[in-house]
Amino acid sequence: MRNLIAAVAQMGPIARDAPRSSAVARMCTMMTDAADRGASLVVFPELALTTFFPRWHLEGADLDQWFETAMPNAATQPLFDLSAKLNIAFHLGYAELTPQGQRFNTAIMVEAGQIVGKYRKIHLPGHQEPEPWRPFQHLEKRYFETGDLGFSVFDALGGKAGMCICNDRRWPETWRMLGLQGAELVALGYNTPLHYPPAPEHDHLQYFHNALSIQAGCYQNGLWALAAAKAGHEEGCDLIGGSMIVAPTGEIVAQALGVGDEVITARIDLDRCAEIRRNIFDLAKHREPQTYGLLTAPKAG
Ligand code: CDV
Repeated sequence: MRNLIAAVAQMGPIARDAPRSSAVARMCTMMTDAADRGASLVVFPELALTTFFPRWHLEGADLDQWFETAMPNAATQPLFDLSAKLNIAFHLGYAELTPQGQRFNTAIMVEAGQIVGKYRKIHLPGHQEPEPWRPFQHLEKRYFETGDLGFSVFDALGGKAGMCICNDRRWPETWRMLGLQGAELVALGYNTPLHYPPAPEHDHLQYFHNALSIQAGCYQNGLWALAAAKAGHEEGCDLIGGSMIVAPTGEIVAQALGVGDEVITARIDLDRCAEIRRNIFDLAKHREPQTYGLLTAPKAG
């Protein structure tokens, strides 16, 4: 199945009081649409089951309500069932609360009803303490631990797949870690506000920086990316759309046009990774890791 049709399912806003069942119903509709178009994989966004709750300061049960303690669970079982019935793999982002009480911003890849890959977000943006000056909070550093599963690559869809989540896509280390392990396809979801309170002078560049990061990651590592936004006006916060499928050449081959629920598809040939990997970015041949020590030196401060 190395030459397949892949889908990205962008989601429009999810209201704070919307039950998980409504998000799952929307995802099932888009999964069916993707399967009707011949897709073997559909990628859903980061934290796809609920509204983006890190924008509020929450404690106790008000916080716990946003986390999944098992996967699948009653709310998400319809996605697993439909994916098995339609023979389509899927990628899903959600907030995970482990039996040990750890909290992660997590993504899974599900193929033939089984979880074949799991990733916990490593580059957590935002802040730990509430900052009242902000129009909305971004408390990922308060609510989640740094992912402890590394950037792993696993077998899926006849090739090598990896995942990252939202802010991870801005970091070249993310892509290189996946590329070095031979990832041919990277699935990712994001919730990116149009307004970035600490640097509002860059608000007009949000779509550009999203595309720049993903396209560079694909080109510099010779892999495909499937990037799904949660988009639109969600609880007073505008989130960018721009969901895309990017080729190993760095070219965008499909892109969402709006900021609502929208499925995009493209044919992706995993063998095309070689176009880049056998040439300019032959990582085994042309890297000079003996000069890259600073990349893994402990961070200052
Ligand atoms: N969910 C995110 O990780 N959002 C960040 C914003 C806060 C900058 C992002 O990198 O898009």
